[in-house]
Amino acid sequence: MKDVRGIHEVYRGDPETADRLVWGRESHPVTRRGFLRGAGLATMTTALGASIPFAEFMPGGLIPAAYAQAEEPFSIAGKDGLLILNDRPINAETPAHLLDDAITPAKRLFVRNNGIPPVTDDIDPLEWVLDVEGESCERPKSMTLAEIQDRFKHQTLQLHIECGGNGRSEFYPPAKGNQWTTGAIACPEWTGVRLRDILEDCGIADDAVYVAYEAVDTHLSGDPTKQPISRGVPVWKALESESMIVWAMNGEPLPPLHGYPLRMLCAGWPASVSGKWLRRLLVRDRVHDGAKMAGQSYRVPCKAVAPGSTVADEDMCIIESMPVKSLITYPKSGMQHSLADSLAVRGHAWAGDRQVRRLYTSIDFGATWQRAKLQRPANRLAWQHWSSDIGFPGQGYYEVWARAIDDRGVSQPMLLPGWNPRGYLNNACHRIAVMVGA
Ligand SMILES: Nc1nc2c(c(=O)[nH]1)N[C@H]1C(S)=C(S)[C@@H](COP(=O)(O)O)O[C@H]1N2
Ligand SMILES: [Mo]
Repeated sequence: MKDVRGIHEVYRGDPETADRLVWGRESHPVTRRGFLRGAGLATMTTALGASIPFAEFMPGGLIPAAYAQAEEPFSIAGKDGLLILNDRPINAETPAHLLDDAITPAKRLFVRNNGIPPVTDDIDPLEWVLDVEGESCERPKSMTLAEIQDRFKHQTLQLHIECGGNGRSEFYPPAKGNQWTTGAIACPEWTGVRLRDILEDCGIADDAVYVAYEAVDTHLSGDPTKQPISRGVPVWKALESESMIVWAMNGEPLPPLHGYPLRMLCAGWPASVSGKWLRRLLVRDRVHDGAKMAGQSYRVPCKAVAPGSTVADEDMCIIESMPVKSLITYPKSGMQHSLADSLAVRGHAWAGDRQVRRLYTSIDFGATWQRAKLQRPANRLAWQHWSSDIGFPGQGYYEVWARAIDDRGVSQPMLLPGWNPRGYLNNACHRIAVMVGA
């Protein structure tokens, strides 16, 4: 199954001591000239643009002096303005004001990797093979992407994906993991086929419970017998019309970091159910037990707990639909504004499997709220755009808060939702600072 060359073959350092890695190929786009510790010789010579005649005497882990003092920040090829939270694996989020587009472009799509992405840019995508199997699959099959494109009806939908840990940085006591602020959310347009069509073609037995993915990224340890992540959804969610297998995003092939050439996409749930570099679908007769399904991963306490509590695994429940949430994407926090004019504020709102019914803004720390204009989604499970003209009563420091309410009447909390050990599901109101002057 690990038939795709992974980064670990380029990289020969010890993963325990190597805190930074420079990728030697164009398709491994994280670079920081200051860090080569743990990089293999091939990687180093590529980055230096020269061979190292005395390489055999070079102490392992030595950062070449040519780079040791460089101060350039990390950058990811194909991305614009993302903040890098971690480079091994790569995780990067998008500042709120850069999520202003109605349809998120690839350059503004957050990156969340649990392992090392495969090198897939030199493959023939049409020959990519998807296996469909599992205890509750009646007719296990292998199909190429060409066959999938040929045999099943295509659809294009705008669908939101949000990391389950988005907003984690606000929780106290803090939770380990990527300290996402607000930027692990996006809503691109995806093209592919319905997951349901593929599953029905392979036969779903009556005892089917879950549909899971397996992918070809590599575990951080480099151990080929371990998968970094393999999650899934209950059959009912997999059979929804919006659940898809996609090969294109915004009319282009999937970018390498986002699952090229094939990805599962089940919007409205933690994006960890949307497997990138999709190689296998499993129709399971039980709740899937792949990597990051059990224990405390992507789970929250079934019943609310006091902040800082230790919660036994059996009292943790798998996260399903994400909660109602919104973002202010214009203006950028900290902007100066003149008292004479009203301020046109705008953003997006979404609510997991549900629709957003109302959006309100407040300029008095939540004491009073003003209803915003809220658009319908482009399709089910797409985010909704909102806008509001806001006037200020005098000069000074203000915060604009946005609060969405879903179609069951559930509201975002103003400051923080219930604490949970891993810091998931923070759907607190987004707030920005505005300085109103003369
Ligand atoms: N194969 C694979 N699929 C994966 C992941 C991964 O590490 N490997 N990460 C998941 C998680 S936790 C998230 S939040 C989304 C992130 O998708 P993106 O990087 O395209 O934004 O991909 C999901 N699918
Ligand atoms: Mo995630």
